[in-house]
Amino acid sequence: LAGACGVITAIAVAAVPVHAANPIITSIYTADPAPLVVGNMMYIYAGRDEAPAGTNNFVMREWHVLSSTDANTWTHHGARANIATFPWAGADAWASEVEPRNGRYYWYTSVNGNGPGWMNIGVAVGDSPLGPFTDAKGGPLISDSTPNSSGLNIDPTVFVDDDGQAYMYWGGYWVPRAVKLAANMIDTVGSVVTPQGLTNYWEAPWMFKRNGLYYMMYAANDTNGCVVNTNYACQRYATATNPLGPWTHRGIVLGQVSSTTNHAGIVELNGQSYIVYHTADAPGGGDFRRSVAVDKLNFNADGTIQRVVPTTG
Ligand code: FUB
Repeated sequence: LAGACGVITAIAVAAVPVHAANPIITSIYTADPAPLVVGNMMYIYAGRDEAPAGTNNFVMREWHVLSSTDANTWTHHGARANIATFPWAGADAWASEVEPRNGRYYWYTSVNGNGPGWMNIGVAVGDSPLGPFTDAKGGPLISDSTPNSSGLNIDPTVFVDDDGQAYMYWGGYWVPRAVKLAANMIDTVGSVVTPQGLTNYWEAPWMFKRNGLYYMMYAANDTNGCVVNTNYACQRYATATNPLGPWTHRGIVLGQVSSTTNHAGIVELNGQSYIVYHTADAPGGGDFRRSVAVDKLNFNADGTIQRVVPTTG
């Protein structure tokens, strides 16, 4: 695993306007965006890439928040959680997602434990989309203290169904995993399962429901229409009539971008759907110096997703 346990940057509170084109913020590098719409506001939760130029490792210690009412003009709210939010953690503020429930906001994060352990899923909670956020559980929600060749505990996506049942999907290194969550949103219920049908799954799941159909978008890195070079990834998607699958692969949402990793989320704001993803397109950017981008996403009448054409500038 890449990353370092170093100086913890203080959580910033200043809200700073940022510009309105892709990448949406260039004052820092940002990655693994997870959008959330609350009323007429879209929030984006993203990790901060701090790798110095020329470094071929992730250096990630903070999670930042941006917001917008029009998906065009953004406000940067600074870091709202960091490694120190989880006293049991030591490094690697990797991909995260916030899920609201009963007026509280649960921030699920990929984070390394202290020492040489592999990745864990942590969960922080706050009373507003901007926090403040504190560790909700006092330890990992999912832990994997033994190096494990059959998957990595990263990239949580949490979804609460209409009947109140919550589900968490996660997993990297080609192994998707899923488990039910208790109503308190911090305990798992039952066994971890490996959902079927997520063709060429690599990492970065994103789950949502639309018109009664479950959708799973995820990063894949096959050369069967996805990418030319397997160091890169695309976003495929699948649908299901049951939240735990089996899934039916439907196609590609977003092709290869300028960063090797491809991590995205989909939300609807004021009747328009958007895809939020990252690239290496900012000045000085790279695979470990990524930047968040936003584009419109459209569904066909039959519920399939039109492939996104990324915009820049
Ligand atoms: O940002 C670190 C890792 O890179 C994420 O957990 C993956 O999804 C990939 O984007």
